Amino acid sequence: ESTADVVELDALIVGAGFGGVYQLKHLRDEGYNVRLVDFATDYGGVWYWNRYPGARVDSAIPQYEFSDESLWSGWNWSQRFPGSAELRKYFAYVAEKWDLRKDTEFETFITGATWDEDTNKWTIRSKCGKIYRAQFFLLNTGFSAKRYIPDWEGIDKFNGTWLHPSYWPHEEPDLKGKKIAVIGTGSTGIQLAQDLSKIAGEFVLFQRTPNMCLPMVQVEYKGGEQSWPKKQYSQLFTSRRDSYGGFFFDFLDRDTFDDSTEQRQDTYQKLWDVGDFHFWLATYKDMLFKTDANKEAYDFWKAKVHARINDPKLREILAPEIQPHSFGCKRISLENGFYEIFNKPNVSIVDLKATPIISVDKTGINTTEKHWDFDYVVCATGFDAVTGGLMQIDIRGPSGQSLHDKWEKGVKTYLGMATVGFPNMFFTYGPQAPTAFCNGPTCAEYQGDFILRTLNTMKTKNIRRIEPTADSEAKWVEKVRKIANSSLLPTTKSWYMGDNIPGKPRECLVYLGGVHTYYQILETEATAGYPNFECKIAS
Ligand code: NA7
Repeated sequence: ESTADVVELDALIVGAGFGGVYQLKHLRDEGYNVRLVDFATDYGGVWYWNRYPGARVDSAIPQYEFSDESLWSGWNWSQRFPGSAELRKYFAYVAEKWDLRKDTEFETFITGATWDEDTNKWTIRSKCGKIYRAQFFLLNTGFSAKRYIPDWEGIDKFNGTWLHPSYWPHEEPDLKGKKIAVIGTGSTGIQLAQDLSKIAGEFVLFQRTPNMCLPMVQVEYKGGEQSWPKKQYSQLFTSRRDSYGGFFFDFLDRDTFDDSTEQRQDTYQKLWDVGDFHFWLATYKDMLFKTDANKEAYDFWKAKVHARINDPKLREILAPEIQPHSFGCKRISLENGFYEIFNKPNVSIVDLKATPIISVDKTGINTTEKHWDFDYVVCATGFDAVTGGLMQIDIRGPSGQSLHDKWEKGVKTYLGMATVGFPNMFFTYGPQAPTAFCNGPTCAEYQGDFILRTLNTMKTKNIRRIEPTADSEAKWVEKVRKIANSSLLPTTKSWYMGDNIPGKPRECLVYLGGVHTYYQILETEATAGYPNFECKIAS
């Protein structure tokens, strides 16, 4: 490597989704020499990759956009829950408004980074051999950067087309009239099932665990109207930080059994009718914490779903009589006609709990019950969620230890944004932050603001190196664990708990204290001058 080949920066930002885009704009505005890199060929993060039929966001607009008035004043969505293509258009709009392209490098996959203690800088390498040297290494890899496909025997022998939805071909495959399988009933599988069942000759959904889907209540905006009048936007965006999930709504301030049966049914019905995540995150405040409260919600949900499915056997697979897991403790998907697809003659569902997949062969899938023939198999089996994107990069701090090795047996962070032994490195939307219980743009802004404030403080105080103290990290890990254990999340297998990847440690990957509390903690830390960090002043 010659010195000429090294790009010298104040900060390298990885990931061109909401987090990375926000940091590029705001760090550059403050005079930092920054560059944004991404493996994709354009902006969007998850929305760049997820182009499968039916891909759309599960957070209603304008909760799911930046709060910057210079953006929202000139932007109108066509739907309450926009599709992936419209989200990519939004990113193109943001890139133009914020003039991001000149400082962005695409097709750049970061493979490793090492810390140099003498210069207090990271040396960061890309797959194609580029080298960056930066004081700050800012990772915005998102929670679904590393795909997961189970290692079923024979996948490589399949003669049809095998797809992971986040690698959907840019040229749409001809699916009309074909025999199509979708494996998985996460948000991706549900959205795919709704769309593909309409065009397939034969459609089969392979389900291991039922998704407790809620009605999306999609709305089309024809005349430029939006979910809320724009004059309310500033105030609405402020309210995101006062809520549990980073939305404009919040849990009720009463428990499930504070209400009479009648009042409760009435409340549930109202939450149901609004759509969005209201029945999940605007409901009674004990729903995610108390078993009997949780069961009440499940029973209401089950009755609603049963009324939409004709065949009692299918009702039992999709919404079992006995509650299979705690409601809302696996990611809930928003649906739009999902349950009705099973009333159609060309649609089937396979219950993988009863008849698991044993192998794949030339023509399709073998379960313990029978062989299924397919032209297309869409493997919507998800991601090595939350930690996968970070741990696949070979990051080595001053001791030489890699991040992968540090976290292999359990994640350790402070504030879900920094980790001991990796100075001047921050990550957003990562483990032990409100990630997944906070929507992307909301977290991008609060965590991005904290990072910017930290860099500014360091500049003012002549600090060259910052990392959390071991004690503050240990306390944060304990705090995350304690809150998780007071909730029902650990009772349920989910990617929130690391359960979806064989061999991954079982631990709650999400800080469940709520965005409002998290925001306050970040504010307090910064205002108090970073008491939980160790700072080294330049000599
Ligand atoms: P998810 O939510 O991780 O869903 C993956 C699905 O694949 C889920 O239903 C899994 O069943 C299923 N799966 C995974 N492995 C297997 C095996 N071995 N056999 C059968 N079924 C399997 O990924 P998505 O892409 O849908 O969503 C990711 C996030 O994007 C989502 O949460 C939103 O935040 C947006 P399981 O439920 O584990 O029994």
